[in-house]
Amino acid sequence: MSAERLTIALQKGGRLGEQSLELVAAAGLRITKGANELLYRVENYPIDLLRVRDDDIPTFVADGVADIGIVGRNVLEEHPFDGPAPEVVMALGFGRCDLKIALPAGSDYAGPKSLEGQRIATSYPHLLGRYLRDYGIVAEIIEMRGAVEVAPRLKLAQAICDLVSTGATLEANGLQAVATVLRSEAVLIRAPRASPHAPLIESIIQRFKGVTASRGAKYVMMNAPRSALPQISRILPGAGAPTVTPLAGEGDRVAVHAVCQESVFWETLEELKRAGASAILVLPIEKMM
Ligand code: PRT
Ligand code: ZN
Repeated sequence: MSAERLTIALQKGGRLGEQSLELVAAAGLRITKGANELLYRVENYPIDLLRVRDDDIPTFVADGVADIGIVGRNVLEEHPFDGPAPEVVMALGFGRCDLKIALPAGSDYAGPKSLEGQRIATSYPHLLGRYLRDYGIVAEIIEMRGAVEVAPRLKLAQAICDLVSTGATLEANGLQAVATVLRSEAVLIRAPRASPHAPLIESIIQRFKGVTASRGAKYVMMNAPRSALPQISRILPGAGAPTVTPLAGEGDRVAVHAVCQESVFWETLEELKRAGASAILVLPIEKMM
């Protein structure tokens, strides 16, 4: 970790690389891609982006090679640490997947006990081992680096434990998920010790929070009778107290402005209309703090 510049570790390529860079850019950090693929510079702050394999990110952050990092919760929790582990600052809302146990479709399964004495192939021996111990199950863990989904067909194992997002890979291999070992998404982690860049780190965390919170959030405006306000507050998803302004020359009617934390669907608009709202506008939010 350089004394002058803060270092953020990100996955180079892979499933998280692009969205990690997008988050950094959305937080107002201007990235200059130099000739060095490993290190991108941020031109408007003393920050470097260290682009590495995701498996290295937990160690880099734990050891202080990077101050903060973005990595899947699955990778972080699978990782062993000799000293203090990095701290999870926040979930980032992308890279969502579940670590699941799956069996050939049509297998008998009556809860975790059915796994007793079975061979289970996985790239996550630590997380699977913890899960089995929690349920008091003794099973054999077959560690594989990749292509775990072919293990049952090759008779290497009876079950697998692997990441699932859409479920297409399981389906294509005639497998069916039966249990969830871990729910995962990309998380922001920080070094377990004090950093000289603490104020800059805090400001980046606040910006990441703003970007993450504003995703999917909408600004909703409408006109409505004052008497409909309680009903409108109930209909709007995740809106706090809306701002209410009287409309000049409109008697009882008011303008209502609210920030909705969730997506606003057509059904919601129809309900608002039935409650007496008119001129309803739904706008995207770019930034929030
Ligand atoms: O090269 P490097 O080591 O950096 O990358 P990698 O190959 O180890 O990881 P990469 O880029 O594949 O994944 C990075 C992170 O993305 C993972 O650690 C997870 O946190 C997250 N992620 C989200 C996923 C998936 N979704 C995912 N579906 N990682 C892997 N998969 C694989 C899964 O292993 C299975 O083979 O996709 C397949 C299943 O997908 P579905 O859609 O068919 O269910
Ligand atoms: Zn990896």
